[in-house]
Amino acid sequence: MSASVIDFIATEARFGARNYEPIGVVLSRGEGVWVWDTEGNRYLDCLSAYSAVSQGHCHPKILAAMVEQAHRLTLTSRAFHNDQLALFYEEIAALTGSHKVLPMNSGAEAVESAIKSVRKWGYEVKGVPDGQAEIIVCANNFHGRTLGVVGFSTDPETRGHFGPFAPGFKVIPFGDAAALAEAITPNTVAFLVEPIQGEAGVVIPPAGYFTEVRELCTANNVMLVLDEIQTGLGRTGKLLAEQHEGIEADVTLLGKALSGGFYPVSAVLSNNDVLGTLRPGQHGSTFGGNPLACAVARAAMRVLVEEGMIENAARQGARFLEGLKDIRANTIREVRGRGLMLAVELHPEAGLARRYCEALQGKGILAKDTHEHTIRIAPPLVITSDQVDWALERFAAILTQDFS
Ligand code: IF1
Repeated sequence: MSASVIDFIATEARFGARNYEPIGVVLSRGEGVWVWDTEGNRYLDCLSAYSAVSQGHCHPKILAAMVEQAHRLTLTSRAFHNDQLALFYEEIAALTGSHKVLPMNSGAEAVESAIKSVRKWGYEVKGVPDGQAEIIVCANNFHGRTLGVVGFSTDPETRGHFGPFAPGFKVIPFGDAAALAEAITPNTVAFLVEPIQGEAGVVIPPAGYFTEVRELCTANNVMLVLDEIQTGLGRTGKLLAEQHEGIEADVTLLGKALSGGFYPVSAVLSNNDVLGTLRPGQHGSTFGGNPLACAVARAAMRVLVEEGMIENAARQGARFLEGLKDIRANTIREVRGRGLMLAVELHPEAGLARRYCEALQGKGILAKDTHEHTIRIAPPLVITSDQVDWALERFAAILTQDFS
């Protein structure tokens, strides 16, 4: 490593809160599926900033929209109208079939906003006694880092020593519809769940699970809130992961790729009167719905559709999954994925996934471990067949080695 690389890392460590432990690479440029470090080494990005850079790094059309809007108007606050918000609403509603939109910034804020909205809906529409609303969530969930959200995390690392937490959440196993049926009470206002659990290691529920979940929620007047912040916008090979089971959530959360990685933009979408319960002064955000965010999100949604990225995610995801399954290596316990949301789970004896990610870095691939034994693979949705094959060669070379 050159002196300058060591300096960046050491300076971060000296001044920064140490709430991350990054792989030892300092990136300075990105284009499409590729990123470059400060020394000019090129890597295939198999993380895409946790699926936020689905449209590829520095997509020229999103960049142009951002620069153009930044020259005109960046922030008005919601105290005034701006000429981008209505167009953003219209386009995201047309894309997703939603009726109401609440614009926020980070994913966690969208989750918090959904929690507030479904509680309010519970009291004002469903008739739950004040202060009694219950929300059901799943074990091993990941919905962000705010206090409200980590309070119902089941990961000791995520929630440990951050309490006390807000009450009103009930945890059930993921993928178990019978557990949901049992957990619902007259005070249940919502079931909040990821279509595929990301942080848990790309956990895909059994086929038919969400059909049953949908039926249970409908039968009990419980709002089905799908956190599609990671799975949404083409990542799994469909616009929304709910489409794999042909269901529709009552509330859908989007973030990450909603801006193509240029800017934090999230949204709560609802197809009923959940968001209708919010009245002036009851919720908001200085930056939510600002013209720069709206212009960026509009371009990010447009290129996703116009450039066939969703179909490409389905096609290349299938190719990547097949290729990973074809790798004969004793280190691999299971390969799973849907679209370009993939994971290789290693046998515990194979050593830490982190070591494999570091070895992949040496071969020009950046991927991220999760939960000690799983390598997460989520390249930008613009990846080509040749690039998938290029990556597979390198995965095969590393996974057939032993880093225990
Ligand atoms: C970190 C994981 C990914 C999310 C879902 C809401 C949010 C996220 C389904 C919050 C965020 C991130 C954040 C990042 C790690 C990461 C992650 F490893 F934890 F699981 F993507 F895979 N819902 N996911 O996945 O969105 O507020 O961050 O915009 O370090 O916290 P945010």
